[in-house]
Amino acid sequence: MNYYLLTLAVLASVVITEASAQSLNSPYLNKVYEYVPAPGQFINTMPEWEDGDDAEAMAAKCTELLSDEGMICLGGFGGYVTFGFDHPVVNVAGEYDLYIRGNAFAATGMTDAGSSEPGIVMVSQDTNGNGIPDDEWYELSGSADIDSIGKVVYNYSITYKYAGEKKPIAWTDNQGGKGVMVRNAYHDQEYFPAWLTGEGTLTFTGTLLPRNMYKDGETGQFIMKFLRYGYVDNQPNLIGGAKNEACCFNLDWAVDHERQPVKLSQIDFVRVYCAMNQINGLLGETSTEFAGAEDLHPSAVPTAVVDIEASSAPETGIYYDLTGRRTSRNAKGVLVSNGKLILK
Ligand SMILES: [Ca+2]
Ligand SMILES: [Ca+2]
Ligand SMILES: [Ca+2]
Repeated sequence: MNYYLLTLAVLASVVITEASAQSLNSPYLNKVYEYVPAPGQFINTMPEWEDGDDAEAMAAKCTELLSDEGMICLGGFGGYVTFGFDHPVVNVAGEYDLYIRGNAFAATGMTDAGSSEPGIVMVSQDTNGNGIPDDEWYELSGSADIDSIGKVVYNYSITYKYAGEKKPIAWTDNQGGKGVMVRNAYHDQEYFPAWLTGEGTLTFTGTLLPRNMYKDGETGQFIMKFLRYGYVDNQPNLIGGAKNEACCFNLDWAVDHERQPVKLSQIDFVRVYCAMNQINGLLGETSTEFAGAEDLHPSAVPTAVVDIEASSAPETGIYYDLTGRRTSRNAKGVLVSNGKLILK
């Protein structure tokens, strides 16, 4: 087959596959792999912990809640959830790839502040092919990396210590800080994740965003300023009934642990963690809420047809068919590996 015919054949299969993939791939997250919240006033209630629930049971409860338009709470700094879809999420050039919901809202008469509890998004590829999120993670760099230079703390680490049932939970961080996750009169349950008390302590490491809360001089209300883009539970999910761009994420924003940009053609896992350590008076701690995620183009194919020329590009050893499903390297036909189309 000459190159022209080959291109036509590939083009045809891409078109056909996109049509069939549309009905196969769900745009919504289909599985929570891990739910590891930091302590907080909504922990053990969103979702509810019941006697005997272990980490696996709690993750299953999250999956169930989120598939029914429910919401989970991540607690204070570092608390996280890890989830995935029934297919890899493709990085479509020039477009947002993910939409993630929280419960942020604007204060009456304001458009740039209200309730904002920013969570950072991380993404990962299943490079070892075992179907679980134990591979390298990349952070999606948000607007604070540009707007708050010098105020963001990278490689921040915090440890919360369990001191017994319903006791105040002390924390220390790697910046010389310490404090207590205070209990309040509104929430009487245990604030430390009940299924993790046996661990004694919980340590989280990540990027700490500068505090965004101020007290309004006139009303005495606690107001949290919105960040521009790139965070979960930071701005309202919708604006005028349409998806708020500030709740959309582009895989092009991925950076490695040295904050260097990385090119990801697609990802298999997503993590959201609470990125502030802040107490808002009577409102309690800033704790990111997570209310589900959507792949903005579930039928996308991981590369452009022209990339067939580059079939000599390094192969990753991980192969997908054109619907984005994992397949074996011995499969025949047009496969995708490392963002390139390969004819086998
Ligand atoms: Ca993109
Ligand atoms: Ca919130
Ligand atoms: Ca893996």
